[in-house]
Amino acid sequence: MKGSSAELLLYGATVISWKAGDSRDPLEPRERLFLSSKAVLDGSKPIRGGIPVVFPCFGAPTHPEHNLLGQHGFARSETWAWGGIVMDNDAGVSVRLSQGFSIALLSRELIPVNGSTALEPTPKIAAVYQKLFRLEFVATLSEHQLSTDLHVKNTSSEVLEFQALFHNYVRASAHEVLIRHLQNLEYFDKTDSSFQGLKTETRAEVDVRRYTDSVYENAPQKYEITWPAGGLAVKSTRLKDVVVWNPQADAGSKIGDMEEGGWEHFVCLEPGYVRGFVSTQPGETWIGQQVLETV
Ligand code: TA6
Repeated sequence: MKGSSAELLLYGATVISWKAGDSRDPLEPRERLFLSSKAVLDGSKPIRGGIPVVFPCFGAPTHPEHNLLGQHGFARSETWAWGGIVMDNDAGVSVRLSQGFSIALLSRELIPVNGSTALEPTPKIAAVYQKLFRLEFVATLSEHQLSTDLHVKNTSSEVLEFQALFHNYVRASAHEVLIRHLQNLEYFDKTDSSFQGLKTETRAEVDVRRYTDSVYENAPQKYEITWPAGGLAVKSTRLKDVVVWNPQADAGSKIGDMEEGGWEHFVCLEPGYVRGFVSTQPGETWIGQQVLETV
């Protein structure tokens, strides 16, 4: 890689920085993710920015097995553990985080070598979630790409149902950013309390110039995010839905760990499986992946 880098915290398996060049400036790596300057990085609350991992529920819990969980589940607010080496060669490096025990809360690890991170039930998790599972998170960095994979292994003797999502805070000019390949999709508009049904996206290019919180169903898993100074291509696998979120000033100013005006500098484009639930059989492993590429 010519200077591309990423920072991955063991807390939440949260990527908090990804610097990479692009076709305009291949040798000038720039920060591609938004991290609020008021983000709390001491492990006491989920991180406002980067790529929080959402599991086993998206938003407020709706599954009977998730009744004791908070918004977006526990994966983003648990400490994962470094679990081993995956790959390190000229093409790139990849790491996997694995939950053994709660170790050092934060590890601002540049990714110098491949590694792994995963999460398994701790007493704290078991107090609110009785299912057996093993999560592994793999981040792979190459010159202009960052991919993140979430492996969910059903280690129980029962069916395991869950939702999963990568809550990407993409650094972009929120007044100019446009998102393509959402046209004609059905979506749930979380900003419209007067309508609880599904709307149909009519726009070829979706903007977030006003408060936007849209959950698109059965999406193409291939998106383009562009703004005059840059862009990002996003592809996903087994993440059939995608969320677009920007709170803008009114809602954004009420978010305690959102820096003043932060909403002007990001769009959340979040590949996930969030309408309905993934269902895995005992012993089965489900892998949801996304690939972010600078353009
Ligand atoms: O993904 C969009 C969303 O569900 C919004 O409704 C908003 O709540 C956002 O996530 C941030 O959620 P958080 O729990 O991180 O404040």
